[in-house]
Amino acid sequence: MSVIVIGNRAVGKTSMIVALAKGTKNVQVIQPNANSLIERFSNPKTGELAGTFEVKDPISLSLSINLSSRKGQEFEVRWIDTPGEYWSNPKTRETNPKEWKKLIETVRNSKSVVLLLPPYLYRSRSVELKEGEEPEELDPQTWKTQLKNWLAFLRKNCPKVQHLLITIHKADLFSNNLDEDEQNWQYDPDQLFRWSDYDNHIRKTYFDLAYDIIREHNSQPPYISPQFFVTTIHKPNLLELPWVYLGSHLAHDYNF
Ligand SMILES: Nc1nc2c(ncn2[C@@H]2O[C@H](COP(=O)(O)OP(=O)(O)OP(=O)(O)O)[C@@H](O)[C@H]2O)c(=O)[nH]1
Ligand SMILES: [Mg+2]
Repeated sequence: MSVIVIGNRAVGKTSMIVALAKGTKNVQVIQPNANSLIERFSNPKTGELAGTFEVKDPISLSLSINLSSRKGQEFEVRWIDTPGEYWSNPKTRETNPKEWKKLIETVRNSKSVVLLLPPYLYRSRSVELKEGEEPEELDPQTWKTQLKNWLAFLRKNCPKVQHLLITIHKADLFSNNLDEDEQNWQYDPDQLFRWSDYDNHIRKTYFDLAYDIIREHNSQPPYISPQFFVTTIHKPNLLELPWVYLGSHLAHDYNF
């Protein structure tokens, strides 16, 4: 399966895969190992995670996911990390038209898309964020407009998408308290996980302000209704849910 990850600059796309590679309760990256991924994405001079500026080739990952149908179900995943600069800054598209075309082509052919959004109300600023790295804090209205634009973009450019996952990432910075969600929504392969209840809960708690936009989106072709998440690299139980969700559906779709 191929999974493409999109979202504005510094929203946390690359960090998400690096954090996942460290392993969670139900998702293990078998190959490549976490250290080699970290090295690959880091600035060799500072050792810190570097921003992604080029349209890169997909990374092949071997994942093992505990599903209720089978523990340790293995998947080969082509992970496509994208440079946020192209999404955040339209000028980049004009100065690198070939790269932009390549990116759009990849999006068009993707069946699984993960869109990362920033939180719209911060609890506090993270010490991890460096000067100039984070766009201005989003007020709810601007956040809504961005979501609306993303959904219009996806409707236009993702005719083949079967799984659209939208997550508010860096949710540890969000004004809501996540501890309860982390407690209540742990995936346990031995118990039934009600994805639609989880989706309803996340929608109501975090996406309610965009209710009208989401409803309008769902009523328009090609009718790709998203599954909603909140994630943060600091809470592995929440971070793994999009991958367990994809695993459960893809195992079913492709009849593993
Ligand atoms: N507080 C917090 N910070 C995070 C989280 N995920 C990523 N970050 C920080 O956000 C910054 C940007 O992360 P990246 O993974 O480089 O973001 P990106 O979306 O890949 O950015 P581009 O490659 O420029 O498009 C880094 O300083 C990360 O440490 C998170 O869940 N919580
Ligand atoms: Mg990146």
